[in-house]
Amino acid sequence: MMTPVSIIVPTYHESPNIEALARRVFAALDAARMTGEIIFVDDDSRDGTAEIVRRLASEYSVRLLVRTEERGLASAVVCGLERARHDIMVIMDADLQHPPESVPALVEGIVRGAEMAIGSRYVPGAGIDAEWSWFRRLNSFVATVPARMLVGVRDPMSGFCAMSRETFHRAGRLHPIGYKIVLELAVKSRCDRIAEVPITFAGRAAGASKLSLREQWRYARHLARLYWFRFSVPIAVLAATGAVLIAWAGRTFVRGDAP
Ligand SMILES: Nc1nc2c(ncn2[C@@H]2O[C@H](COP(=O)(O)OP(=O)(O)O)[C@@H](O)[C@H]2O)c(=O)[nH]1
Ligand SMILES: [Mg+2]
Repeated sequence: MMTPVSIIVPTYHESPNIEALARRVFAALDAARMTGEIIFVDDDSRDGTAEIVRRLASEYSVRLLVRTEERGLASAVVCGLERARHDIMVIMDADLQHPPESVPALVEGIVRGAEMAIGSRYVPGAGIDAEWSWFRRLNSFVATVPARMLVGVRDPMSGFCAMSRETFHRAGRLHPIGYKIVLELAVKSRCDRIAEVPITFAGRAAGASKLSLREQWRYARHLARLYWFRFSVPIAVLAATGAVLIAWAGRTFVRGDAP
């Protein structure tokens, strides 16, 4: 038997997805001869999540933490990580966009020595099955580029990952704002050995996304903070340098000086 795993699932109005998620996760663990627990961290949805988790607890190792004082995906994940019983921890969404069948492959990555294993949409063998509009795809791509400079992986925006408890502790003080808690953890723990595991990112099973324009603004602020942490350079200076370089390259090119 392998090291057991704690799976942290933040939830907000996800009751239609909880049971299918739990069954698929435990079936996948079973098939890989792994064991573990799921911790749902719910921000007081009052949509029947508590009853479903209580019922599932007679069959599986599942727990529910309900937060009433605070809201937000990232801080919910941190709350779950702090209460995890096992030394390998997985973070995943409740809406079945992260295929539960990929959990064992992420765990294997940690067992084989990675500090973090990311469920990646942008490595060979991966894909996006969700019906994303071209705008959502473009939006995701544009947001990914600056994050790739912070962490050397193809999909730093993924919300699906496994890590060791040591990696989590090394990250130290976290500022869990917005959506990108995996990016925050990867940067703050200064991970070098990050494995990327190809996943097929699915469409949302039920319910609606909570990603809003406000979240995107929070993401921009989050990026600025991480750039400061990682390079000690304000993002404004980087953006200005980039703009000057592009303008200079453009002028050189137009004048025909370029090779
Ligand atoms: N606890 C908690 N979970 C949240 C919150 N916002 C989103 N989530 C959960 O985080 C996961 C990803 O959210 P989702 O809205 O699907 O984001 P998207 O996949 O980027 O559109 C889902 O399991 C949500 O239920 C929140 O404020 N609190
Ligand atoms: Mg989703």
